Amino acid sequence: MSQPLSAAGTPEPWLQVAYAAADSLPRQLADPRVLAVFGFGATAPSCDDPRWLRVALEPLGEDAPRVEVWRAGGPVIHGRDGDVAWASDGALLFGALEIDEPGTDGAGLETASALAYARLSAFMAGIGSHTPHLLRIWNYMDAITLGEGDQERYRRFCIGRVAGMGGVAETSRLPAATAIGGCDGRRRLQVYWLASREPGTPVENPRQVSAWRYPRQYGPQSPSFARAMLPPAGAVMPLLLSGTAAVVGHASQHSESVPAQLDETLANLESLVGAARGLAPALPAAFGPGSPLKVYVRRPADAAAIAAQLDARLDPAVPRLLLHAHVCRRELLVEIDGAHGAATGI
Ligand code: 3EB
Repeated sequence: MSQPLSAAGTPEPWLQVAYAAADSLPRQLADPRVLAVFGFGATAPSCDDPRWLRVALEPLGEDAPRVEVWRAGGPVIHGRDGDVAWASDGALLFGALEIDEPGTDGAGLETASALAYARLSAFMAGIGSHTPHLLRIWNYMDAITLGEGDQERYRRFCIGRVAGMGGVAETSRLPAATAIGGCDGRRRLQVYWLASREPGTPVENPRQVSAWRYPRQYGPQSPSFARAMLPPAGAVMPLLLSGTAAVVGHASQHSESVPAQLDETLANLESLVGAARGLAPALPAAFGPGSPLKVYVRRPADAAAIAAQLDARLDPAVPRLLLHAHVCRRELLVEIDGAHGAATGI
């Protein structure tokens, strides 16, 4: 039985999220404060370090491959506990696991999701128990919108997620999240997360119905996530933004138009940051160099126009990475998640 990580001498939560050239990977992993590094697409290198994770989404419009780096405030220890890879500096914890689906349809994904979230919960009750508060979870699954009606794979994922967690969490404890579809045909669910010693504060978006209150038409189990997460009090960490698309109220907007969806998504993000600033006034109003964004693009042919629209709308200093991925409703063509500012908590 593994012991929970020790509390002794751990620093305040501190997290920097940045993109770096992929050839810096050995140097990143040699840094004792690096909590996690992510590569993207089929050509990302493989590496045995538990802090390294390859996400099977292809980058779009990249001249040279990049990695995403999470740097923590103190020296990081890392390891594997069965199928969970983990790293922690005592204040923050990164965890990751991958589960092959037993079959290709929604039932297989529901089973894999329940297993993944049961494993996540068990890990957090064991080795992860010193950092018990889930701040942010990413879920990557293949063919997310395949299947009709309530058999749609994303809807079955939502059922498995709640079942694996042992029921619906209190809404004040829901993490921020992304659930997005890969396109490589491999039926393997990938889940990774960031957890902390002290709880963060979930933030909802006044322009959007909270996802956990989505009406029945979107499936039998509403999606359990918060729109954003403010870091714990005293932490030097960004606001963590969930996957955000052109959903107003609970309805998808502008089904036919990529530029209109992107504008609506940016309006949603602005509104979300505004809501967060109501609780953490030190947070910058606009995205800047401390706001790395990931832009999920359904159709690769739209990538250049999306990049140009972002160039026109965002400070050039905003780091952004475009990835080929399917959003969890068929009509949604673009989604953005990311981090923003070095919020000092509330
Ligand atoms: C939406 O607004 C888009 O199920 O964890 C975004 C972020 C979405 C997270 C999830 C789903 C999830 O409903 C979809």
